Amino acid sequence: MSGQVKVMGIVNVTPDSFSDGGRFLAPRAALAHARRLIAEGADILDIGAESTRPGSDPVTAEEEIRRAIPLIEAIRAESPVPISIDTMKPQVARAAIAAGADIWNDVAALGFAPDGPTVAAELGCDVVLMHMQGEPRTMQADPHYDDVVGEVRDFLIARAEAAMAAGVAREKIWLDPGIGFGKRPEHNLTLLARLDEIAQLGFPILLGVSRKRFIAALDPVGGAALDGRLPGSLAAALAGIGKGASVLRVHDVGETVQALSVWNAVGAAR
Ligand code: HH2
Repeated sequence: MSGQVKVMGIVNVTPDSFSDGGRFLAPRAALAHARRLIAEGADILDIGAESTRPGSDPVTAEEEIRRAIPLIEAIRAESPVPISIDTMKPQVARAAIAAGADIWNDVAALGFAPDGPTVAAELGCDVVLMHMQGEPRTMQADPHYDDVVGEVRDFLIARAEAAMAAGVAREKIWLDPGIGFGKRPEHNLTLLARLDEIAQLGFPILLGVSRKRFIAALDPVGGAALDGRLPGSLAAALAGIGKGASVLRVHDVGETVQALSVWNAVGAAR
């Protein structure tokens, strides 16, 4: 991956995603949304067909495939934009890559099914390994860490090693601290503040802070509604870039591209 920070735009084809669930479920609306994100400057599109929001229920692989594959095919038919599939299931990743996706974004770090690492090796695609404590249905019940950065880092090292042992090439692996996945607001903030300790491992770091709950929790005038979390999302994203993040997973692509361009311009000025 080049040194330039990349923007990954989120397209959810789920009825219950925490921020935009249901809005893009209809295939035509999802494709229109994907086109808009490309026009706004997305470097990657992340297609999600199973919500992982706190408390969400799992869906079957067949249902994920039914929701995601037509959209991937439609995007691929008209654009070379890199596509990632946001799934924990090897079966879904396999179908998505066959339909033209390029990246497997796995919030379970290839640990959901025993054949995750071998399927990733066989597909030969880039793989995002994300940290989560617990599982989406219950992960926010009582998250606990003695040393959140150390534990997330050790988990990611272990998952990267498991992937490589199965045959995934080192340069295909990206890591993600999993902001909001079994974490209290203070855990998220510590991970952001010390993200450089994970970036030092030498893998590209993907960061997903967009519209997440800890942003509302930090709003001094009282818990910003979902559509009011953009300023905090941008602040968190830039803080992450300052600590070594190289891919930002976001809902608001145009606004993030603008923030990044100002950040880069200031960084280049003397
Ligand atoms: N966050 C969400 C989903 N997938 N993948 C990675 N790698 N990193 C993240 O932080 C991440 C992710 C949750 O956000 P969203 O897709 O908007 O909601 P939902 O999970 O309900 O679809």
